[in-house]
Amino acid sequence: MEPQEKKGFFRGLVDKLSGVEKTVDISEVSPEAPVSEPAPVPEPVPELVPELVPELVPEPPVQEKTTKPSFFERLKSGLKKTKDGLVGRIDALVLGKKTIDADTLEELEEILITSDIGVKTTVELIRTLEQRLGRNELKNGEALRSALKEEIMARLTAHHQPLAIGGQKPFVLLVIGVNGVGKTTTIGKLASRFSASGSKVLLAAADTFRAAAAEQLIAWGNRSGVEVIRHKEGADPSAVVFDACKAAVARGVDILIIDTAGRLHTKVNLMEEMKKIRRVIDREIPGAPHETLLVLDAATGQNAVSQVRLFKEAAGVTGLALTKLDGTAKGGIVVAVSHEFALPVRYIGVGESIEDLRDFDPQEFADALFQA
Ligand SMILES: Nc1nc2c(ncn2[C@@H]2O[C@H](COP(=O)(O)OP(=O)(O)OP(=O)(O)O)[C@@H](O)[C@H]2O)c(=O)[nH]1
Ligand SMILES: [Mg+2]
Repeated sequence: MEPQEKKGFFRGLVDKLSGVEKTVDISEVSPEAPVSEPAPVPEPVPELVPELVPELVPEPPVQEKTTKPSFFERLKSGLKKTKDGLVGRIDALVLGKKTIDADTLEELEEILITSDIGVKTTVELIRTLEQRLGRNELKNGEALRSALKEEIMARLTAHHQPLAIGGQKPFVLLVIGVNGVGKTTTIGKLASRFSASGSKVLLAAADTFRAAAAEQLIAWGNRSGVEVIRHKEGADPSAVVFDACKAAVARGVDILIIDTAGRLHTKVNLMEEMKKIRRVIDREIPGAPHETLLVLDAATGQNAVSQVRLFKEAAGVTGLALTKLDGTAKGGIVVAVSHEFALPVRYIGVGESIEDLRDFDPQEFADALFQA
């Protein structure tokens, strides 16, 4: 075994890779040091999962049947903090303004950058708005606000591509990301959704770092009658993946979803692990995985940008899921990661219940942010 790289070296490496002030530090990715504060876990409902560590899987909050909000309303309230932080400040700047000038755009630039839209995307947006101003299209605050919404939406739409499942059988979905971002929860929600719509789903617990990880996945699987392939704690993740691929083919499964660990200590370890897992999948199911979904915690803001950079290199990311948008004002990160890496955002998480994992829709997202 190679000795592990020193923390200082790796931090420096990640710093270099990311080029941002705050970076993801895989060396700190351990059960004791989650990347972000886990969301508060609602009271479990023991009778639904009696024997299965219910505290690991938060039950969806009980819905008031009579006042159930529409999907759009749920999205809007999930994005409230981002809306207040981003659009609220934009409104304070532009609304009621009779004329727009370079100073207004400079102030807008500051709002966008501090709302995690990212420097690159912000500079581009401001440049486009300057051109529009030059063409006399931004006559007042209202016009500037709607131009900005249009430009943000155009960037989200450019890379938008919903995940198309069904062409391959089994369709293999490999889920990756640093620890605590919401991988297992997202998989649980997806498994429920896919099986409810009639697909035969199988889950693979390739996060073998701790037994609780597999238990958590099994608890989710039990809720929707989905089976989980697991090995003992500490087993080789590739061996779990191998068995899961074999089982998926033998059982005629439609969708195999693989949960992985985010706790690898160095970038080299991460790359080696990912390469090995991918090699096993491809050998058993040629052409798979059909999707490598990187899960990001939106609350980490610019840190998410560093994570995309790292995992893109290590694992060949094909789509993104941004979770915990409900608990943060950093929702602008959706625009930054999608646009800077030309990657489609497949799903967003705006809460802990199953229906809070949404297919990403740029129009709906922009409307939820900009609508009063
Ligand atoms: N509020 C909120 N909480 C979420 C969302 N998605 C996940 N969570 C919570 O985030 C916490 C961590 O989620 P997990 O699914 O265990 O994360 P993970 O990436 O599998 O973590 P590891 O297995 O430790 O690598 C849990 O408390 C989840 O309930 C979301 O969209 N909104
Ligand atoms: Mg997990």
